[in-house]
Parts: sequence; C-alpha cells; structure tokens
Amino acid sequence: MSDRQPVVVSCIELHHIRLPYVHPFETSFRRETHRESILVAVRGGDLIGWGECVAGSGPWYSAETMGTALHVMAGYLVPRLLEAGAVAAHDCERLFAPVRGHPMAKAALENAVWDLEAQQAGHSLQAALGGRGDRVAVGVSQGIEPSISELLDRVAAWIDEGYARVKLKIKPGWDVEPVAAVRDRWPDLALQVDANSAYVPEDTASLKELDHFGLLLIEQPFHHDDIVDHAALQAEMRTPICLDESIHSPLHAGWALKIRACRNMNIKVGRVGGLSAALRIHDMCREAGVPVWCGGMLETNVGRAANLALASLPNFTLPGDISASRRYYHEDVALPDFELNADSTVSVPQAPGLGVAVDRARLAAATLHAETFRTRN
Ligand code: NPQ
Ligand code: MG
Repeated sequence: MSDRQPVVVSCIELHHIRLPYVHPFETSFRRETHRESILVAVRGGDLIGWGECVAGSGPWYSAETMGTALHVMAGYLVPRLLEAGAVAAHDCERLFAPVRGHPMAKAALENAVWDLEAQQAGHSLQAALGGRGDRVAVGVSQGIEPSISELLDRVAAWIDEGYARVKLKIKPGWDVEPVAAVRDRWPDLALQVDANSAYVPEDTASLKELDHFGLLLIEQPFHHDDIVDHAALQAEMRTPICLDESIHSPLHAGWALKIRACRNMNIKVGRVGGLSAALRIHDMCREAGVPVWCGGMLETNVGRAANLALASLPNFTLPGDISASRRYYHEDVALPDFELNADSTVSVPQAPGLGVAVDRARLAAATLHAETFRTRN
C-alpha cells in the first residue's frame, strides 16, 4: 500500500487470559476445556494494534507455552520493538530474527504492528495484505468424542448450522471407524481429517485405508517435525497429505515443496512466525501449484479477524478452520462476533485494521495476569 507509514511504538501490554470453551476440545494429544491465550496491545500515537499469541497452556501442539511466550516477549521481543524507533510491519521479522524459534511469540507482536499500521493508514488488514473479496469459505474442526454416536450428533449439528466442510480429529483407534460412519451418513460432505502427529511410518497400511473415503486431505499424520517420511507417504497415497505442525517457516515450506512432502499446506500465522512469513509461504505454494488453507488455533476474535484477512488471498482455495465465534466461546474478549453466512462463509472485516475492538471489561474478567512496558524517556 502506497500510504503505508511506519509506526513508533510507545507502549506494549501483554494480557494472559483464560476463556472456557463452549464444549471440550479433544485432539490426538490432549483434551481441553479452556483456552489460555496472550493478547498483545501495541500503542502508537493515539492508536492501539492488537495481536494474539496462540501458544498452548503447555507444550502439546508445539514447544511454545504461555510461559515461554511471556518470557520471550517480555525479555527479548518487546524491548527490541520499543527501542526500534519507527517500524513497519514488514520490518518485524528482521527485528526479531536474532531470537531463535518462538514463532508464536513473534507473530503476536508482528500482527499487532500490522493492525496498528493498517489503522493508521485508514485501510483494512485485508487491503494491507492484498486480499480480495468480502467473505471466505470456512469449515469446522470436530474433536474426538467419547463415542461414534456422539460424534455423529455433533457433525449433524454443524451441518444444520450451515458448515459445508468438516474436519475430524483422528488418532490410532479412532480413525477408519468414525470416518466411515460420517462418510456413510453424508456421502457428499466435504470431509478431511487431522492426526496431529499421532502416527508413525509403520502405520502406513492403516493410513492407506483412509484413501477410500474421498477425503479432501489428511493432515499431519507423522511426527511434528517430519518432512521426509511424509514425502514417502504422499507418494503412496491418492489423497493429498497436508502438512501443519512441520511447517515452522518459509524455509520449511520450501523444503517440503522441494521433496513433494505434501500436495496441500495448512498456513497458521502463529506457527510460521507472523503475517509476513505467512504471505511468503502463500506465494511459494502458489508458484508450486500447491493449494493452501488457513488453519485455526481456537483463537479469540482478535486472531480470527487476522485469519479472515489472510484467508482472503487468492491461493487460499480450501475452506479455513475459521468457524463462527460461538463455535468456541460464549463471550469473546473482542467484538463484534463473527457469524456463519448461509453459504458456509464468514465475512472479512472491512473496517480499518483488524476490524474488531477488544472489550476492556470482558478482557479484564478473563485476565490471569497483565504487564505493561513503555519506552524509557
Ligand atoms: C490443528 N486446530 O489444526 C489445531 C490443533 C489444536 C482447530 O483443529 C490449544 C492450543 C488448543 C493449540 C487445540 C484445530 C489447541 C491447539 C487444537 C491446537 O491441528
Ligand atoms: Mg492441524
């Protein structure tokens, strides 16, 4: 955008919050009833940009936790941002590069700068990123349930609500049977599965059974850092393999594309270190002819708004894990809530910046711990 101006950050707030889920969420690695998250506020002039850190309560999905993110932000990233003077969103990656790892901590701050910069320029985050269109196709991610009948009831409810794409969480012992039951009842449903790294290469025969259900993709069956074994699996499967956990950066995306480890990629802003990195991965995949979609981390409306803007880029051709707000939370900390449109889409905010406003009373009610940092002088 030609009217992009750098911002001078004067103050940064970190809010560690905890929100109850509407329904417990179970993956191959863990069952949870609450989401912990860190909301980051970055002040420049009279404006405040917001970002969400999607690290977990513990090191289950990835190595990052609330504790590591707070430590790395407070001790290393926040001081760099406060001492940087004028910064553009595009500078944040370079500013944070001396800190190794911790992509979710970096993304939270970088995304807050993107929001601030877009607000200052008076345009939406979507416009800043180069996205198009007023809505994006979305689906719902359905956790593991205690029984097949409870799973079928939940899927029926999503379809009634209008979701046209469903993702089922799977693990060894909860795979072919639930997938067959859902496929049997809804032969035409757009369906995909996510193993969150619960399988090993010796399980290849049972994974190949999933090739017969017309799935859109099979997400991250193998080790959370593996690329090579996934390449061997993809060569043996008709269904596209999609990498999630293993893609930590544009460099990892390049490696995966080079050895054809996946025919599909899930982009999560937090996992890859921020919106700039997400944009580069999007472009790399587009050049390689690999479709992408926007993953979800059970974000509040702050992270959801950023995901919607990102998912409006042209190579996001599959529905995102960006459900309506009420799929996860009764009372989000930012407003307005996002609703599901009748065509299984969610509308992309068009107001300046993220297009959502944090409700300070709701934020305070959800806060476990908050810290404020200011420039010296
Ligand atoms: C995925 N998300 O695609 C993730 C997994 C996930 C919507 O399926 C706390 C922190 C809870 C991270 C639950 C979806 C989480 C989490 C699920 C990540 O693999
Ligand atoms: Mg996943």
